[in-house]
Amino acid sequence: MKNHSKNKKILLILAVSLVIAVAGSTSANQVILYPDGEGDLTELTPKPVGSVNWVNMTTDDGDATFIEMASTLNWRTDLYSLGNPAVSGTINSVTVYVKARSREVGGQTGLRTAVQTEGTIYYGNEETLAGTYATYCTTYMANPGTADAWTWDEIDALQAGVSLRRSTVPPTTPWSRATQVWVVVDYTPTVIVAASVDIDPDRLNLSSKGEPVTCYIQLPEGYDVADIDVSSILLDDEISVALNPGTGLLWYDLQDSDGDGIDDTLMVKFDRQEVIDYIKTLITPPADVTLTVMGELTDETQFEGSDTIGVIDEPGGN
Ligand SMILES: [Ca+2]
Ligand SMILES: [Ca+2]
Ligand SMILES: [Ca+2]
Ligand SMILES: [Ca+2]
Repeated sequence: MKNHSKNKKILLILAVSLVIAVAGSTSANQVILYPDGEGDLTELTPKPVGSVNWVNMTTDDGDATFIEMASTLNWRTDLYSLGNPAVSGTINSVTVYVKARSREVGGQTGLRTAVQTEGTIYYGNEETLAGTYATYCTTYMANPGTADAWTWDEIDALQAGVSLRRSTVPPTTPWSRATQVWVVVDYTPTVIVAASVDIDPDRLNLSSKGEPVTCYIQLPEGYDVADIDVSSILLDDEISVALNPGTGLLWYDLQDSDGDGIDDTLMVKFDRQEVIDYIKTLITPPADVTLTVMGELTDETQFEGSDTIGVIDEPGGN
């Protein structure tokens, strides 16, 4: 049941992110990462006997599956690998959460959060555990190893976990235990401007030779096609703008499609054979294919737009 409600939460977050993308706002989003394997340290005791540390720590199930330290006053640490988020944007912070408790309150601190990045482990503050499950967390605005903003490669390689020691002293048998670890990455998603893209010809014959494939790109109000970095443009993440055989330079032109004296369209050419060879890897004609043109403005704002063309293969045809 608890996992179910968590999934719902993630869906809600995704829904919010879609709205944000449409609105072109730069509000922050969050992605939650759970343990997906053993990390570089496994020093704590999994319970029940025979269970697996990292698996126990994926679930918020109290004393059903957990890890424990009962035998020493010294810190012992578990680290876990985490899922890799499939999102992009600027990372604002990384927070590691641990849900934990002790048998008895008092005595001494019993928990520290742990993260490992770039081969170094960083511990959170020492916490005195409550006698019932509570959540403890540490937030890193920057990567503690580099002091710079986190990168997604660092997030992919991140390990998180917990350091425990028994938190009280005899006459009882003291222990500290943790039942779940997770990491929340707070980020501002990359805004992708929705471009209008018209690919010409509308029907491409794979057996034909001749004119390059032309693409007309327009941007919404507030963006100027003259700001497009033509060298950044890619057709379906694969094909760059062709070179003009006359000049040896990127083959493009700024055009005024409605005659108001202001350029509103960027025309670029792609090599016909390159496009044909690529489309052959996608579909078997006759069929329609949707191609996406993407690129950046000089200020690194990204844009993207798609057009669908018909594809035939008729030897001798145009
Ligand atoms: Ca990972
Ligand atoms: Ca658990
Ligand atoms: Ca078209
Ligand atoms: Ca115009």
